[in-house]
Amino acid sequence: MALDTLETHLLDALRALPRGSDAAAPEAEELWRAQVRSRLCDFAARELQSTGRSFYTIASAGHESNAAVALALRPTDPALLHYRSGGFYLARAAQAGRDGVPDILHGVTAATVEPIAGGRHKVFGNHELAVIPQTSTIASHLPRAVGVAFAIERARKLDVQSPWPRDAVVVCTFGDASVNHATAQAGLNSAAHLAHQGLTLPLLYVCEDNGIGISVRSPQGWVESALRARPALRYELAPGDDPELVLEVAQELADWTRATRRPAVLHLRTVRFLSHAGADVEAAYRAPHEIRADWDADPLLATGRWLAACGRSGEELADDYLAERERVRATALAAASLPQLATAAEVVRPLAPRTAGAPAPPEAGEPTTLALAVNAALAAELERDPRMLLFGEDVAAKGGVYGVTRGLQRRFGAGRVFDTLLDETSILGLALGAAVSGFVPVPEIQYLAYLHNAEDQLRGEAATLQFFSQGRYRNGMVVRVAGLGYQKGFGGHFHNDNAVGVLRDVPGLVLASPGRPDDAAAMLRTCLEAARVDGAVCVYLEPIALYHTRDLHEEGDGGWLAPAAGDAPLGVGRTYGDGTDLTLVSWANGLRMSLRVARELAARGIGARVLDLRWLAPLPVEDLLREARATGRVLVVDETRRTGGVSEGVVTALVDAGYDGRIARVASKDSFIPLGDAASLVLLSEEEILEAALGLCGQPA
Ligand SMILES: Cc1ncc(C[n+]2csc(CCOP(=O)(O)OP(=O)(O)O)c2C)c(N)n1
Ligand SMILES: [Mg+2]
Repeated sequence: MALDTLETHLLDALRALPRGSDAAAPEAEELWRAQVRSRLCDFAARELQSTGRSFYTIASAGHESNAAVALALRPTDPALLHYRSGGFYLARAAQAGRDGVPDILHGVTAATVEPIAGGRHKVFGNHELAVIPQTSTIASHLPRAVGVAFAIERARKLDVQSPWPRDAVVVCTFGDASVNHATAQAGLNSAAHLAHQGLTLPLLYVCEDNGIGISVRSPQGWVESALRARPALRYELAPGDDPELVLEVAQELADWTRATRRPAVLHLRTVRFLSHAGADVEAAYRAPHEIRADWDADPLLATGRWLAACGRSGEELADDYLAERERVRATALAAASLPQLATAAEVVRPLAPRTAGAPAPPEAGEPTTLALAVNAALAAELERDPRMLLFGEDVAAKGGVYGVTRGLQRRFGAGRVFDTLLDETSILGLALGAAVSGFVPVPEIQYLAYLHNAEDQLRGEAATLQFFSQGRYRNGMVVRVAGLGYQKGFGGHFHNDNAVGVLRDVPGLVLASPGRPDDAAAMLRTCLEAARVDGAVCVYLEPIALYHTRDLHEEGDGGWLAPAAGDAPLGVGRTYGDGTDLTLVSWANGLRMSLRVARELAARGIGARVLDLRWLAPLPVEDLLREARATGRVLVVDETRRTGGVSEGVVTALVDAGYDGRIARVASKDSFIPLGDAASLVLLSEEEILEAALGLCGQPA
């Protein structure tokens, strides 16, 4: 493969370097090795891509000064890396005695032997190097980085075993355009917010500023202003073409962060070579002279200059580059013929292991409400598992908007039960970080409507981690979310959100939604066990309207109270009654309405049974089929919206499984939920259920 013009420029410049007589600098040698190899991986990926043998060409070229950041840290410090942090990765690998070149090349060729994603994505990640793989969603890893740093400190305080050394520093790299992303702002803000309160947070953010995001330039001075202005976040700037200075500044910041346990941000100026990615034609938006001008700021040339000053000849450095080039190319060619994932089963294997059983039920106590059942189950689990943390908006002193977490902070202390800042992205980021750091986090999202602005932390981060790391990193958690409709006291859309479609299509995600107090406790325990044993990411959706409900049919009948008893295995429903005329399939508020309608039907001589799905993902398909076939008539009672709601999945599951009886569904309207009595106009009602049930059974309403 012919040399690229960037390479010829570098080689010519290296050969022309004057030889000095400074003392040998071993760090310069280490830096050079990592930087050269990173650059050559970029060229090798492009060469392979031109013949269809590589699938990823976002280069680290021009950013290789980030290798100095690795050298300033320890290979046991958790790292969350930008897609241009190849120099960092190789420097860290070398620190640990590993050649990281094959890792990178196996990544770009999607080879199954790649050490972290195993052919599922090109990421920088390695469990042995404490590099937690990141997705390509800009800035999505910044909140998790805060969580990891927080968890290092909290583990020490609570004496919880952590995978990270007690004096570890978290490093998190990202691009300049990424700084503007809401998720980056969440990370930067929550880091500063914690530090401002005097909480320790050993976190080193590194902004790799090449001045551009794909084709859009960052405004002159903006990144510096935006980062420098952060309260409680120490800021330092370093030019990427001065390796001695980068090392010095990075070392100073890393040591300071390690010693003071305070967060800092290193603003690392870089250049971007080889365009944004392989398919990007840079000439369309950058003038040729501009592109060439950056060549003089080549971090490889800068390190070469340092080495030459220490007595290496430029000729020797150029030859070294060419020798490395052959070696990396040979590794690349070998990587291109390695097997890729061959079956869908192989692809999904790490997605969602399901080995955890349902934990043993506690001794039955007094019948309680759903809110009290959740409260008691949380208390019992906090008691049993010192790794469990509970946090969110207003969960501590107030005990939650509905009192569900009342008394838990008093009982278990502010170290384990605490209020967070008002930002759902940061709350989930804290959980993401704590979960990879030895904790079992139980974050609360105050209302379902407010999960949506932070959803990527669940979808893009939490749910993908096992997939992209073959289970080597896991972030088991149980996200408690208060939601669904029918809430009368404090109504309106934002307190009555029934949009769950967005959770049901996240691969591997568990979506639990209890209706009754006994199930609530049992399902919570099952979720926690799945989080602990299988690293499951669980959303536990609590129906607000049922929190304090006591009765089922008549006032004072206490039919909705139940003691904590029994178990609730993952993906298993619960059947009420044994009627043979009709099966009502529902959950949560719909369960209660269905049970009431079933009684009304019984009075009219129709025998109905009611299946409580309990789990909206994975759906209890076996139970569904059994109960459907038992009557041959299914009415799906769906309190979520008609479009994108749960009943679409239920009906499809029945059809897919070959159920050939009758099916009908009733659901809420495709509308947001209005305030006051008007809410009942769009929410599914018992009258509609009854009417549909009678219709299905051929009886007049
Ligand atoms: C949330 C999100 N939006 C858009 C993109 C598409 N995208 C990929 S890279 C990129 C530019 C990032 O620029 P910067 O943060 O400066 O990093 P650089 O590539 O320059 O290193 C964009 C917009 C993305 N990956 N994620
Ligand atoms: Mg950039």
